Amino acid sequence: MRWSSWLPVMLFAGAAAMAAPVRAQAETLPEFHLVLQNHQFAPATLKVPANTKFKVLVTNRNTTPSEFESADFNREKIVLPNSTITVFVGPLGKGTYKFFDDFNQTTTGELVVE
Ligand SMILES: [Cu+2]
Repeated sequence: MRWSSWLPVMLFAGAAAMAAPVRAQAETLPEFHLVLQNHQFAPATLKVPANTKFKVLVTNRNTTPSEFESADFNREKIVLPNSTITVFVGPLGKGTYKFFDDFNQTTTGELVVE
């Protein structure tokens, strides 16, 4: 390969090296837990810190699949029965952000970011 052909490879390697600390940091993000049970979120209101990236672990204890979804913070992920998903959220500004189960839309909750 000519030098010019290697350049994108080197840029990619550099980007991957820079991404490594970010990946390590992701493991230490604050985490918050939500449980889907009897087609309700518990808790239905989750307080989370503003301007911080965090994880929400959603466990489905119903016998049917759910889809954890939010238009307010733009996430959508299926949660099978008896399983837990991890959703990375934020950083968000202060406010209230609604979420719901897209497979059972009367099941709702909110993040209160403060
Ligand atoms: Cu959906």
